[in-house]
Amino acid sequence: MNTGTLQHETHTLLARLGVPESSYTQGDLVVHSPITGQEIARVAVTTESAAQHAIDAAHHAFLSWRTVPAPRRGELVRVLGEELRAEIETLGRLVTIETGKLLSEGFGEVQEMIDICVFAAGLSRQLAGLTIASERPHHRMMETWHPLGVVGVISAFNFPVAVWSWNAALALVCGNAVVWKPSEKTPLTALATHALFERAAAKVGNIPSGLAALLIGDARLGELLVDAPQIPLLSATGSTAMGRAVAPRLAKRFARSILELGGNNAAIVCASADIDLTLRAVAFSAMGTAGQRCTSLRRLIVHETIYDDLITRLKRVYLSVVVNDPRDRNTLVGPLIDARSFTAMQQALDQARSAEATITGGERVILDGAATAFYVRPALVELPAQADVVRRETFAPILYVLKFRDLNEAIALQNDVPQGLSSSIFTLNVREAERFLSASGSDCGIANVNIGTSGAEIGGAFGGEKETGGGRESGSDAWKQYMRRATNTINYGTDLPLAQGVTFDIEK
Ligand code: UN1
Repeated sequence: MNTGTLQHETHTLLARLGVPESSYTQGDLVVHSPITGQEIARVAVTTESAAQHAIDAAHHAFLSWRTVPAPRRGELVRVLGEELRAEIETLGRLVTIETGKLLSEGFGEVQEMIDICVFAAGLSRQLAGLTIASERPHHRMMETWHPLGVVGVISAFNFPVAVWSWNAALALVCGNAVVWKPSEKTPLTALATHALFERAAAKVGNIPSGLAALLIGDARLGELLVDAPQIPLLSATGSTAMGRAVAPRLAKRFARSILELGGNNAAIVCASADIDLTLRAVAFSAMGTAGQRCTSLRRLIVHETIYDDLITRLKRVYLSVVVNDPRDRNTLVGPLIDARSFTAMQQALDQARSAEATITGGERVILDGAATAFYVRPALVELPAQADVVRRETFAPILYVLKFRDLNEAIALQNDVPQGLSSSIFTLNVREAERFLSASGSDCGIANVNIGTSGAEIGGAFGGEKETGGGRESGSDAWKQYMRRATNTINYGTDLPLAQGVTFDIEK
């Protein structure tokens, strides 16, 4: 592996994206690339007073931005999308270096940003409310959607920039300002994204300063966002533990939240499934991004009649899949983000062993020149029955496999976890597919047929139920959470009839 140039390459990419050199060469936050484990940058941490100042400035920016017509706000997001399109290779490569994703996944992440910008630019002409029939003569009712305020965004390492864009693109067209605290593990892609935002803002002109702010640092800065009275909505992506800490604090001040927390996603493979297609879908969802997507497939529930065939073939894939530098075009599994993640994976595998699991893979892979990186062969874990370890999300490429006989049993197993993000069924039987999608089927926010659990498009609302937190981001009508709704009743008559037939006649 060519390690010597990684830091140099990172700095070249950052310079090209317009990030000032001092932002990635000076500071206390040391950034390592999971590809080699080596240091690639040093970034300055935002002080609490600077963060407070940024929140105040964002609020100030909001006060003027909210009066800009929405289609003109959309123009900023459209131009941001163009800047991203021009730099998809640069930013995508930086995503790979900072997170260890495959190059195609790094580019895919930026593509997701471009897609949401296109979506949001169109949406900026469609922030439409209903006109509602009034029960009173000569009255009209309608809904008006107004900008909300400063939107706080806390994002995780695994989608270091796409999650910001889902929130920011919608928030900005909705007339809001955005303050973003990315994961401490991925400040470089955040700095680069921010530089591209500034580039777009300069091109469009007349954008209030401080409209989009970036805070680099640890959870304390996140807590500032949680408690800031100027922030009426916080969108937070991360662990269920983080959500448990954040949600009550937001509720205490009646702030809105969009929570995108743990997933523990399952696929049910029925007897009629197209096995070739299933095999590819399972491989991508379970091993892609080294199992570090919140939508990664973690549980496979297979019909007993096809179990041996599918698992034999899957084992072959697990034993042969290329685990290597994610910049190499043949690689399908890159590194884990860090040592902690490796330890968590090994602990989960130990627990599975004590539940009588049969494990294929799971061992560390040491690559030349990357002794401090954490590569692993993905693990396929066959279990005789549901076990505690299966109910927990381990953010690593572990796929637990269980057998079923009857679809009701499979659906019950699939729903028998605290999380509720994504799910799939593989079947050619319309009854089974529709049952899975019905009210008594999957209890997740995402339920798919004949595709895997991961890799959702931006056009749909993204998020999940139960311990996943209930939030929805991205497409469909997720924008409504970023606005406040006013119900307006207008009387254009000369009388004052009261609703519900109430009479209240005063003497004139
Ligand atoms: C995440 O892992 O936090 O559906 C988001 C997917 C991606 C987004 C994942 N579009 O896998």
